Amino acid sequence: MKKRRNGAHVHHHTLKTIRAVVLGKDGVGKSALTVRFLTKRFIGDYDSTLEATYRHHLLVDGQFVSLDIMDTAGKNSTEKMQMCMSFAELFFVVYSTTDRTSFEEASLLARYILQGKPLGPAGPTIMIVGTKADLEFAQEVEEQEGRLLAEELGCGFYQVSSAEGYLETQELLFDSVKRCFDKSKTSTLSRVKEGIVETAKSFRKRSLGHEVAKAQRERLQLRPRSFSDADPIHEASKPKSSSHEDLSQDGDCHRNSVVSTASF
Ligand SMILES: Nc1nc2c(ncn2[C@@H]2O[C@H](COP(=O)(O)OP(=O)(O)O)[C@@H](O)[C@H]2O)c(=O)[nH]1
Ligand SMILES: [Mg+2]
Repeated sequence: MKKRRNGAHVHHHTLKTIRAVVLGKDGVGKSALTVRFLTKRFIGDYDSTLEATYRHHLLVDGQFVSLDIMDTAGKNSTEKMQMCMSFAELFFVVYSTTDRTSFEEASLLARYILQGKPLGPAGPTIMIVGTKADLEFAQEVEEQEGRLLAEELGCGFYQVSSAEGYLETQELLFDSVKRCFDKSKTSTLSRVKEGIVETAKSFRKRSLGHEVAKAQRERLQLRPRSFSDADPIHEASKPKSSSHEDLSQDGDCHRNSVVSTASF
C-alpha cells in the first residue's frame, strides 16, 4: 500500500479486518471446520452448544488480514440470523453431505441472508460448504447439488472433509478472504465510477444548461425571422414545449438540463 507522507510515497502494509460467521444446522461440522481454519488440527468432539468468536491473523496475497470468525451453535432463529448479518460480511453456510435436512436448511439460510443483504459490490460473500465428504457410504447430498445451489444463488461452493485434511479447508478459507477483497475493490471501484458518472452528469447538465440558454438567446435574436413579430418576447424566453423540441436529442436529459438551468 502506498501512503503519502510529507509528500513522499512510502510502502506500508495495512491490516484488513474481515468478519465471518459459520452457520448451519447443529452437527454439520461447523466447529470442526472453524478449528481447521484456525489450526492444523481436527478435533473430533466439541461442546455442541459452544458459540464462540475467534480472532485469527493470516497473510493473503501479501495482505495482512485480521479475521474475526464466529462459530455459531443452536437453532437458527431469525433473531440470531439478524445478529449474524449485522456482524459479518463473509458467511460460511455449512451443511453435511450426510444429512439432506441440513442441506435444505443451508439453502434457507443462504436465501435468508440474500434477502436482507443482496449480492453486489457492497453485498455479502457467501460460501456454501458441504462437509464430511470422507464419509463416502453415508452420503445423502451429491456434490453437484451443492454446486447447483451455489450457482443459483451466486455463492461460492466447496465440498470438504474437515476430518481428512487441512489443505482443502485452507484453500476454502483463503479463497473466501480473496473474494472479500475483490468485493471491496469492486465496491471502491464502483464508488469511484459513480463519482465519475456524477461529475460527468453535472458537467453535462452545466453544458446543456449553457446550450439551453444559448439557444434561447439565439431564438430571441432569430425570432423576427422564424416567428411572427406579433409573438410576445417573454413567451419565447420560457422553456416551453417548443423550445424543448429544438434541443432535444434525448428527452430526459434535456428535461434535466432545463431543471438544472434554473439551479445553476
Ligand atoms: N467424518 C467426519 N466427521 C466430521 C467432519 N466434520 C465434523 N465431523 C464430526 O461431526 C460431529 C459434529 O461436528 P461439530 O463440528 O461439533 O458440528 P457443529 O454442531 O456444526 O459445530 C463431530 O462428531 C465431528 O467430529 C468431517 O468432515 N468428517
Ligand atoms: Mg459447534
